[in-house]
Amino acid sequence: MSDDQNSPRTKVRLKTERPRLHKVILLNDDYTPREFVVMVLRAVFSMTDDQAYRVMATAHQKGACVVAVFTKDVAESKASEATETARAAGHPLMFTTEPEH
Ligand code: TYC
Repeated sequence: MSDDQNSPRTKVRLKTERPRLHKVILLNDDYTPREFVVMVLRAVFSMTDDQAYRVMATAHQKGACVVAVFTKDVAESKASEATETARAAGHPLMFTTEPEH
């Protein structure tokens, strides 16, 4: 007789793990107007004018800036929406995502 009934292959997970979060990263470029970057950050990431300006200025000076962290799906859809908004307006602005840790 097979031992299938006595040897379940599915392990019980004792701990509930939190889903890994993903960072949305704003990349600098030489062409997108600063005010457009601020507008996209406000529209897609619900930032205040102050928050958006600081994130834009950091990306401008350092080359990139973490915008926020979300679950993988939300991070990817917000990065796409922000990048597509820029593309539709003819700007090369880019948002990427990467796992946290
Ligand atoms: N560097 C751009 C300029 O000088 C402004 C800019 C800032 C673009 C941040 C992208 O992520 C960015 N017009």
